[in-house]
Amino acid sequence: MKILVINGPNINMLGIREPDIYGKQTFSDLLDLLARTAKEHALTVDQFQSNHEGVIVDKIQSAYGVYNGIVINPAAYTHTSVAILDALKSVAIPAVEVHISNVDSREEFRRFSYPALYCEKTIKGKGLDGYRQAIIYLKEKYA
Ligand code: CA2
Repeated sequence: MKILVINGPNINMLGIREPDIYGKQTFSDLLDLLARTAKEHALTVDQFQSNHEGVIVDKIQSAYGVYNGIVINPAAYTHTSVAILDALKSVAIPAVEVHISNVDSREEFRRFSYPALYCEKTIKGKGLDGYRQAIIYLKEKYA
């Protein structure tokens, strides 16, 4: 099974500021976790991060026919991007949304998610482990 993990804007800055919200782990720690999870579960897990909405849309489109699952943390675009929602719908690849923080207990504007209207499941507030949980969910359902 091939899974694409997509991270949106500023996820590459993890661990640099706001450790009370996002934890102390860095983006490099996330890449290590994904590599470990892939190895442990005998999966191909590729990671893509961009700060640009259209680039994320392009990446989702390019996943068509290549990946069997998508794990996506659209970061701030979660709360604004109809384009990312439409891209996910267009490729129709099973997808799980991940948020490192518990978006429901933060500002009101973080409670609404466009990708959640497509994604099978949303994992929030579990820190980086949420990515591992999302990968395992897709494996158990689709591998
Ligand atoms: O909790 C999450 O995973 C978020 O998707 C993270 C986004 C935020 O806009 C979403 O509402 C929830 C922010 C990405 C990381 O932003 C940083 C801010 C300060 C320092 C490092 C990263």
